[in-house]
Order: sequence, then structure tokens, then C-alpha cells
Amino acid sequence: MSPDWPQKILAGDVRAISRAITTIENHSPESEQLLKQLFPHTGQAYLTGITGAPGTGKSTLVDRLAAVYRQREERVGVIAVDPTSPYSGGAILGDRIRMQGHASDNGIFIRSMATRGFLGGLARSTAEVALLLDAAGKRQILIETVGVGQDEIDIVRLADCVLVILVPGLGDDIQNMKAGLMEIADIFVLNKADREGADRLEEQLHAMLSLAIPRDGWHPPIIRTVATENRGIDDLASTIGKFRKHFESTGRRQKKHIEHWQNRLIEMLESRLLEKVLHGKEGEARLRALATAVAERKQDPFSAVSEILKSAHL
Ligand SMILES: Nc1nc2c(ncn2[C@@H]2O[C@H](COP(=O)(O)OP(=O)(O)OP(=O)(O)O)[C@@H](O)[C@H]2O)c(=O)[nH]1
Ligand SMILES: [Mg+2]
Repeated sequence: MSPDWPQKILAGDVRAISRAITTIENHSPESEQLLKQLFPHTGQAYLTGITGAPGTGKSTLVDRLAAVYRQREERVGVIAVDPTSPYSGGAILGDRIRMQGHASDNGIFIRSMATRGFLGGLARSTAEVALLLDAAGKRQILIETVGVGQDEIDIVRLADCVLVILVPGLGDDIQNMKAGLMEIADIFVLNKADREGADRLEEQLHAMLSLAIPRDGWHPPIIRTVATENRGIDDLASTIGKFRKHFESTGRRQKKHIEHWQNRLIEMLESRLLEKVLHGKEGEARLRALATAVAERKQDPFSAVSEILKSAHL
């Protein structure tokens, strides 16, 4: 690690940030060293998670929200955890920012995270990239992810504010929506409100929400947007701001951060312990041998675990 790498990241150097993300994605030991040094400079960013079914307009919304934040001179980081996202070249945003006269805007950093090869580790990598962007001075971090699997739900749980995007006419009623997604929403965005069925969807959503118990005095509002026409975006940005104020004033944000770190510490501990007791090919082979012995009833699983633990240098 070159000695000025952390400094470059703190200064927002795009190439240094990109390189750091690659080391995070590869889970290289360098990334841990780096994040250790950067950690004292984090804790300033506001994380907004944007989730919803494929094609609901998440990327378009992120693009428009980012533009609102840039107009306020807030530095923005975008993480798209989605292989189909059109961000790889930052094309959409790049064009618009150039239009606003921010040629080569250094105040925005966009990165797609590859989802392949990250089974189970995706949420962790995303969390670490968010920390990195936080250290790099991005005050608004937008994380886009398709709301399908548990991994994605874990990713949005990272966020201070979760937007769940719904659109009319997907053929599926609210009733069919993933329950997990409904529970994590702080704000519902009814995008593609220019389409038929928007009123019906809003009514359904209202009916459902009227049964829900508000969390910490917050009723998730429904914001109608037409992302492609930039309609409702200011309203959405100000609702995110209201949510932030509400949660900061109730102390709920702090509580959420403590919960978040409690989970992260457990995860880190788990992976460190696993690494210690089962590291390398040797460890894998041993695990396999013990599993075979247990499956064949030659050994009980309790003594197998004890055996592994005994031989580990903890
Ligand atoms: N009519 C209409 N079309 C929209 C609106 N917002 C987005 N779209 C269109 O919907 C399509 C999908 O938009 P994206 O922003 O790529 O959606 P996404 O949710 O990021 O898609 P994935 O990342 O592939 O899941 C594009 O063709 C957009 O132009 C809207 O408010 N109204
Ligand atoms: Mg997208």
C-alpha cells in the first residue's frame, strides 16, 4: 500500500477510490488496512437505499436524485448493486451533469458492484464501499439494488433511509409483493405515475399502510414520481430530508447504527473465526472428512466441532 493512498482517498481522488473498491471486492488484506485508517474519517454520509423490482425506474430515480443533491453542492456517491444497471460508464449521469456545466464533475462517484462471485459477501462488500465513499467525502450515498434476495435486503438494511419503488401495471398487486420489502420501506415511491393504474396502486398501498403500526412515529409516506420527466423528484428529496430530521431527533438513527455495528461485528467475528479454524485447502479437506464421518454416523457432530476447535490456535 503506497503511503499516500489514504490521503488521496480522503481528498476524493477518483482513481484511488476505484482502486480501493477493487481491493474491497477482492477481499484483499490491503482493504482492511486501508479501511482501518479511513474509519476515523467516516460517519458523515447519509445512506439512502433504493430498491424495487427490475425495471421499476431505480436507476433513473437515482440519477435524478443525484442531480438534486449536486445542485445543492453536496457530494454524491452511487453504488449500483445490480449487474444490469446502466451505470458502468456513468453515462446517464455524466450526460446530465455535463449539461449543467459540471464537466468532469468530481463531486460524484458512480460504481457498479459486480454481483458474481460474491455469494454472502455482497452485503459486506457494499457496506465497505459505502464506508470508503463516506471517507472520500461523499455526503449523500445512494445504493441501488434489485429487491429480490436476502442479500439485497441486507444491503438496504445498511441504509439510513430505504426507498421502495413500486410501479403500476406490473400485474402483481401489493398483496403479492415480497413482505420483507414492505417492512423495510421508510418511503414508498410510486414511480411511472404517468401510467395507467397509478391511482389504484396508491389506494391499495394506502389501505395496506393504514393497518401498519408506525415505527417510531413515522408513517411511511407515498411519493408519486415520473422519474423520466423529473416530476416529483424535489418532493422525494425533501421527504428524505424530513425522514432524516425525524430520525435524528428521535435518536432512532443512533440506535440503528448501534444495531448495525452489532451485526457487523458478529459477522466479522464469524468470518475471522472461520478463517482461523478452517483456513486453506487443508481446513476444507478436514471439514469434508469430518462431515463425511458424521454423515456416515462414524462420529457425532458435537465431538467433530470440539475437535476442530481444539486444534485451532485461537
Ligand atoms: N413511463 C415511465 N417510464 C419510466 C419512468 N421511470 C423510468 N422509466 C423507464 O423505465 C425503464 C427502466 O428504468 P431504469 O431506471 O433502468 O429501471 P431500474 O429499476 O434501474 O432497472 P433495473 O436496474 O434493470 O432493475 C427505462 O426505460 C426508463 O426510461 C417513469 O416515471 N415513467
Ligand atoms: Mg437499474
